[in-house]
Amino acid sequence: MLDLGVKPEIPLHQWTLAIDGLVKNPAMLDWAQFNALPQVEDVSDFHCVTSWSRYDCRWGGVAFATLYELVEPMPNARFVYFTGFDGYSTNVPLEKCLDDDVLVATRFEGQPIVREHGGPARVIVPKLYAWKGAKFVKGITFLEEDKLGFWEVRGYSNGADPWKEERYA
Ligand SMILES: Nc1nc2c(c(=O)[nH]1)N[C@H]1C(S)=C(S)[C@@H](COP(=O)(O)O)O[C@H]1N2
Ligand SMILES: [Mo]
Repeated sequence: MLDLGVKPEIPLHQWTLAIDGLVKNPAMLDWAQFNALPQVEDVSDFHCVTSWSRYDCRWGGVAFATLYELVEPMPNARFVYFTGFDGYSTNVPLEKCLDDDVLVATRFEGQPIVREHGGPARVIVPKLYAWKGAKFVKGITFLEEDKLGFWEVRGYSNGADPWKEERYA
């Protein structure tokens, strides 16, 4: 599956990223504030559950770890729940989000991410199946208990490790 079929148009002046839940400093970043954070680039592969993969994708944006440091999650935060402007959601264990290849990406191959592929900003979790990365991301919530996202509720594997081919629960 590629997407919910809704590709929301989000003008940059209306874009915000809310980071909340079990954190000391909840944040609501606008586009300028987000882009003022340290930027990184990472090359990774991309695996959809319906068997296609794309290799050597060069993503640019803000490392998840940078956002983590900004909001200072509480010690009991163990899971992360991502939401998108299209109503999508997905969940990832916090420790998997802290790998240095996990980004909130705003660029693909040096160009702004187009709406077709989840721009202005999308989450990339290269070691997991692509549905674990929310396109059109608008919210990141730190939780103590895991909360299943859109596809996870509909029977996709919660582990989502492509090397174990964990596709369906
Ligand atoms: N917001 C949002 N993110 C999403 C989805 C979606 O429907 N909405 N689909 C997921 C799935 S199943 C895949 S395979 C990838 C597809 O990314 P692409 O459209 O850039 O290929 O986005 C993931 N992230
Ligand atoms: Mo997918």
